[in-house]
Amino acid sequence: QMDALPDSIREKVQNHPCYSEDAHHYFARMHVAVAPACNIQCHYCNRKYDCSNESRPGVVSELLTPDQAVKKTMAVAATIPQMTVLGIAGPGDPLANPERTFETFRRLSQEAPDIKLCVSTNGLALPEAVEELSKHNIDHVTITINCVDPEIGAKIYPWIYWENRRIKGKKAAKILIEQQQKGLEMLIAKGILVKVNSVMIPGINDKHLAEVSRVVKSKGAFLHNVMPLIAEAEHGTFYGVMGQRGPTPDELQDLQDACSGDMNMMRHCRQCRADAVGLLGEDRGDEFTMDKIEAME
Ligand code: CLF
Ligand code: SF4
Repeated sequence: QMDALPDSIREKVQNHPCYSEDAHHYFARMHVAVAPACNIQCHYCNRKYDCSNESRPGVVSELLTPDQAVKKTMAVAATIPQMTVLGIAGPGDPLANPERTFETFRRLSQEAPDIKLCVSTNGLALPEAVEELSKHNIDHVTITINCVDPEIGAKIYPWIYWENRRIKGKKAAKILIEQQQKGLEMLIAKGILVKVNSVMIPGINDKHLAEVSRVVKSKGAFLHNVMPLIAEAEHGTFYGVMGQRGPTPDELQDLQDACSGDMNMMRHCRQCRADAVGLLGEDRGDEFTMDKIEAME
């Protein structure tokens, strides 16, 4: 499958543990949790915990300043030789915290030029960030797209914060969907590789995600990652409290199979924390807390 890719794309995929299933056995990634704020509300999120767009809900990550994030990246890269990718994926939305996110990327692109930079976003603030993302040499962007229909979106997103106002319901979902699709098109036009994450929510968007897959594939997204909703009442999310269930493993696999006719599906996602460190599926974050890093110096 990899052999069929053009050289320019193969080069971006082969060392990235999320974009290549083979790579994830050999190459590690780390996240730095520099982005606390968010500009939307998802019904599967409790803001006290990590963004479940990209991270496992219900875990609390250690929030870092950009300066601490650079220190941590250097310490991890010196310890784990397979470290190839640095991602910003929370605990809120990276692009809702542009100063902190871009300061981190700017410093890392100068101080650790061999590390690939990666970012995950809900997409609301993406169009105005594309230019700056491309300046920092970011080849990999993940957009969480749960729907392309505002009717469905209104059941997933109670509100967005947009142009200094809180907007609710279908109107909010419509704006979010338009921004996501516009951001996707702009990234593709720049030659940036885009992965789309979708959270599968039974009874809400499960029947709709094959359509999402078709739409994003037709625009040039490289990979689609359908992740199961994790809703536990004790996480205090709206869905958790309302008793919304997540999909069974069979339901998830059936949907991934149904989408795979149209597009490359990611099947090795581990829904990592916003401060995960190591190979996918291992989490060495506890070895690299800021107090331990400062003690190493
Ligand atoms: Fe991180 Fe995401 Fe970049 Fe990977 S994770 S920002 S693309 S470097 Fe990967 Fe983790 Fe799944 Fe994300 S396994 S949750 S897909
Ligand atoms: Fe939570 Fe992420 Fe949704 Fe923001 S985008 S509400 S942090 S899941």
